[in-house]
Amino acid sequence: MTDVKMKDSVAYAENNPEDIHNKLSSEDDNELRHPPHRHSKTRHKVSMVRAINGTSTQIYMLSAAILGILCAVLMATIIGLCVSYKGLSEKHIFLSQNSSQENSNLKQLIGNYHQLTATLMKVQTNFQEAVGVKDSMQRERDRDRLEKEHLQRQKEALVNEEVKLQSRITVLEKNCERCPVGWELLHSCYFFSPTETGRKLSWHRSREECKKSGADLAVIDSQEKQEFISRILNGKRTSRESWFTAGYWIGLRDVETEGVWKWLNGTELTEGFWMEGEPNDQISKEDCAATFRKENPLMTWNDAPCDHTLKWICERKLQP
Ligand code: 2F8
Ligand code: CA
Repeated sequence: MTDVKMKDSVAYAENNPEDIHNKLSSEDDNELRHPPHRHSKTRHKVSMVRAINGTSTQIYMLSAAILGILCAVLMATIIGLCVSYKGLSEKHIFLSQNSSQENSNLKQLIGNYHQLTATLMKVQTNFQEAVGVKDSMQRERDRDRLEKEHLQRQKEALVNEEVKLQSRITVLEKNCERCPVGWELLHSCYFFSPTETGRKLSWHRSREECKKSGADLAVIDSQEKQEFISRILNGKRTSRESWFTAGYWIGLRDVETEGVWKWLNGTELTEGFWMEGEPNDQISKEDCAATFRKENPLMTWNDAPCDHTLKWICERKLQP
């Protein structure tokens, strides 16, 4: 066979493989029945064609498989992306909704914050006002407390005074009409020489006047008597004269021994109610004592010359 013929045969075989196959099968059969001894080149070429055909088929199948796999992978990827996109989209919507909700909440919170700030300022103002009121009330309470204590002290003083007056009333009732008219009563009857006449006498002349009434110059040997006489003197009208001419002789002197003061009843002085700096026995001539109208009822005495002229106080003992 020539090359041209061979090429034609090959082309034919490529285009009509079944026909060739059939032919070859019949030829093979012939060859089996009649062992080959001719056309060996042709058979070899046909075998090659067969091999080529098989390989092409395998490549096609392999390509188709790969293509199929790629398609499947592509589809899976697309599906996955779709699912993922859907999820992301839902998440986005959810987050958007949440974000607007959060914004709304935030605005609400800011509004609440401003309200609370305003309320807090009001509360602070009210608190400061309340503190002011409390301080004012505290001061008022302190004032009331001091006032109450003052009133309490006054009340106690009045109660004491009432007790004294009550006892004096008792004594007065008991001794009613036991002193002459114009005499004052305190355990004894006391007479104060009248201011109106302006009559003044020496210590001795004063004593004589007292004796005319069955009395003697007053013995003031207790604080009670001293306070009693001071109260009566402070109730009398004041005159414009010098203080040392406005006194009243009492029954006390230190004629026997200078500085040793004795009452007319012979008892020695134990508790004196001298003015500041007295007795001073001025120019060594002051041996008789007198009492004066002074602010302090317990510091009213002065020693003066016995011939000095003053008013006087008599004392007459009550009859038992
Ligand atoms: O200053 C006290 C003094 O005052 C008078 O003298 C200025 C009295 N004199 C008479 O009462 C007469 C003093 O006795 C007295 O000490
Ligand atoms: Ca004196």
